[in-house]
Amino acid sequence: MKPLNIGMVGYGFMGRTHSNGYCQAPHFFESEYKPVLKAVCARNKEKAEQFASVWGYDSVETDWREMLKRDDIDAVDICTPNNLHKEIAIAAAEAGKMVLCEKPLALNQTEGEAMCQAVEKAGVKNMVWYNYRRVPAVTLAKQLIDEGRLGKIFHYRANFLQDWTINADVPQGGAATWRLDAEAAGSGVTGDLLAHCIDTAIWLNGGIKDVSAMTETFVKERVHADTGEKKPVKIDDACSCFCHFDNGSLGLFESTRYARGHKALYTFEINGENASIRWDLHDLHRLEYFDHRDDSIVRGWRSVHISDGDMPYMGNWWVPGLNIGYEHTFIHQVADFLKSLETGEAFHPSFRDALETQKVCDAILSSANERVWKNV
Ligand code: SOE
Repeated sequence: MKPLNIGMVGYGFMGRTHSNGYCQAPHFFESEYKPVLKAVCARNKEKAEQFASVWGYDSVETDWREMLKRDDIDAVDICTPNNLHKEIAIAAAEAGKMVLCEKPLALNQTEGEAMCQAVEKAGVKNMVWYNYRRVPAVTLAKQLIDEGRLGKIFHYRANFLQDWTINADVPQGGAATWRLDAEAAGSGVTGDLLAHCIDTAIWLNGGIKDVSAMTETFVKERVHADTGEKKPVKIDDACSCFCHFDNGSLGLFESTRYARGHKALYTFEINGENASIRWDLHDLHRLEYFDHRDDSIVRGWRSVHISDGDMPYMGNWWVPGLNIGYEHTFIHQVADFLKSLETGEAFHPSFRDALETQKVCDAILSSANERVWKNV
């Protein structure tokens, strides 16, 4: 087997999901390539060493620039807060490394463009971890749409709802709560949660033409974890958005961290001329499907349990009837990336694909600020 030597920058929640993906993919998906956990990089050496020993990384670095100089690193995985993505990705590409970047691609479109140019100029393989494309039920939705089963699409509706920032005592900044700090995150729910909905939507239903959005910041000031001082909150806590897709369908999206009772409710529903589908992350192995062409006396919503070997990815898992979960989306992403190395085919979502999502997010934020429709 050919080694694919991974150097990971950052070690938070996403560092764990990705590391698990690298460890598990070769157990379940055949490939010429095998990820090798070569180095994890973080400023805090002790924490990096602890992470390395839990996941089996061979070595630890405290400066990502030093890691990029190493000949034994093939691919750099960026799991840092969003404000570091651009600098690390561009330097990694210039060092000839493959670049695997956590979502969202960048703080904004301008940064994203520069990142795309860097990986394309260097000719290095790249990808962004929009993992929900690889929930088997979501991949099946793509298959059904591409087969034309839904017919002409009229509506695309998606939500991503959480409730973890309702408490005004949650700080901004710091290791666990940088997502609330505009300097580190770029935006709030738009880049963090709505971006997932947009990535899936573009993948399933094509490009987005224009948007009209509103955002709100419910808690106006929060203590900053670094200084202990109260500072204005500059991220969006909630975002609702209408859009037109290039195919003529209408989109409706909502993301918030203020939906009490919802921890990670990601749902979408697509209504076509012949059929509709809907999916819910909390019941991720089911795809609801309604086909108007069914015999009318048995017509109704089918709840399709995605566990049969014929379903995307499922032939590589247990036996029919048994479920898989959230962590498997990352395993699938690693497996598909390894396959793309073998075949030489392009991997999606690439930096370019993620730039499309970034453009939509930027248009959403400026539409909300200026209270006008914005072209993407
Ligand atoms: C935020 O809470 C978060 O962890 C996002 O950053 C992830 O991208 C999403 O998949 C789950 O929620």
